[in-house]
Amino acid sequence: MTTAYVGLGSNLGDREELVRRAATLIGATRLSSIVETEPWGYEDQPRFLNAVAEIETPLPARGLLDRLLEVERQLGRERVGPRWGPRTVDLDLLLYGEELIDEPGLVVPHPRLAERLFVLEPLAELVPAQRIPGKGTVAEALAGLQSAT
Ligand code: GSY
Repeated sequence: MTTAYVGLGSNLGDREELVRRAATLIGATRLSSIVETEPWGYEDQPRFLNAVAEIETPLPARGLLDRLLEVERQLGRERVGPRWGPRTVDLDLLLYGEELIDEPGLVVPHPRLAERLFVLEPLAELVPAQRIPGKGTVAEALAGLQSAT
């Protein structure tokens, strides 16, 4: 089994219900607080609810990614509109154990993990001492981002 962390975001529909259903469908063992955040990337869209889930998975990283995409589809995600635009639910594979993966369509740790407060804050609530390969601990990445903004 591998411990993995998944970022959850929603800014369309019943956002809290979607985040909670997604967490259940991916088998979350722990869910951070669900926080409301300003949109990042494409600002002219509704505010998001964000959280981070911890999961224990028997799947390889690629299999887990496929499962996350399947749950997004099940909860009504349609990949239309601008790249950073509104979505019913977004599931990002943030960390898969302490593995570094760089393959087509699968980069872990998530390449924008250390740039996003809406990911680092809930992740730090669950596992502040967790190492992010190549970037120190989650708490250190969060402090670095907070001091830069
Ligand atoms: O990358 C996840 C989708 N997303 C989000 C998000 O989840 N939260 C916030 N605050 N902004 C975002 N922009 C995008 S795209």
